[in-house]
Amino acid sequence: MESIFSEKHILRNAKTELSGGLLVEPYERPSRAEYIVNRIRDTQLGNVISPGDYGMSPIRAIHSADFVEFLQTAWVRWKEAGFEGEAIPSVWPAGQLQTVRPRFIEGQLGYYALAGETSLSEGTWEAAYESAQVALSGIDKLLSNESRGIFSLCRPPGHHATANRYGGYCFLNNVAIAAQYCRDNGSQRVAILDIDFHHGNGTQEIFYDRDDVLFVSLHGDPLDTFPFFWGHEKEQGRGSGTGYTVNYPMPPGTGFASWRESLAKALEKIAAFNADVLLVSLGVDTFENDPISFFKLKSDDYLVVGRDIAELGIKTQFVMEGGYDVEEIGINVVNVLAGFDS
Ligand code: Q9C
Ligand code: ZN
Repeated sequence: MESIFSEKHILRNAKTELSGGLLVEPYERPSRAEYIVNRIRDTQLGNVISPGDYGMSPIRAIHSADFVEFLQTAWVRWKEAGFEGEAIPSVWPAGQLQTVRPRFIEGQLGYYALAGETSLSEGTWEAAYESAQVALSGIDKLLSNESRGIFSLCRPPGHHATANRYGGYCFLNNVAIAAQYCRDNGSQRVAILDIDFHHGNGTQEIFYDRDDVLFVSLHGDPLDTFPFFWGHEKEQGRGSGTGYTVNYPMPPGTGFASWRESLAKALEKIAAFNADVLLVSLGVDTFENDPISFFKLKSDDYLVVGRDIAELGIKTQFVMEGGYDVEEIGINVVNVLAGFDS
């Protein structure tokens, strides 16, 4: 399988994450992508290709103009305001029905953030833009050639970002941008399978009212883990989108046998939808040693995950999301991709 990768991911290199009341080195760090690309090369999975530039219009097809402008300018405006650390929100319009957007950057952070752990830092916008281009280049290549599968090694990740909010280490929703690109380039039905440990709240919200993009997610029960306010089984879509969002929350300690039962149900939904193309939000934070998650998948299990997905027989793009056991991340990701190819 071919991979799309950009060295510019390193522009996202925040110094701080708010975790357990401390400012720590972010879990979502540049070495994640380096371990993955090194493993791709070591195992000779396939060519590693640089992305093209698809510009702003596919980003604007998903994200609101004011949110994009906020991301583009936030770091400079935070510095101009004289703050010394990285940009972290501290106040939210919680529970308000209508909110006037504040003028000052400190208020705008709370207006556009869905969580407080993720610092905005120098280069964040540039890396997020490039990550979206990695997703777009991958889907463009998949739609226009004969290959069955492609891997977009996106960093930073995207599935928590909504049309107008960032958080959970995500800024632009790469998989949603790629899914919309499919719809705008001839695909009638697009399925998204989200197997990151965390619920893909951003992707769900973006397509919640639609019946042309199926969203199916396997994740830690939001009663117990981030993003906490999305991902319950009863969330199934709205209006004509009813039935086109499907959630499989699972409890702490879930191992591969029961996780795979949910995967089988998810794959049945996708097969019944008769999708033209499948996009997989690929997180490997389901790994047993992941530092922030509570599933118990082992490295060899990821080979089976790739094989199970390949059985659908649908053209598939894998889009990188989470996974924070940095030493093992390359092995686990490439196992999924190699399992798909096998
Ligand atoms: N103290 C993705 O996997 N909560 N995002 C972290 C650590 C946020 C995960 C808690 C987790 C976000 C793309
Ligand atoms: Zn995750």
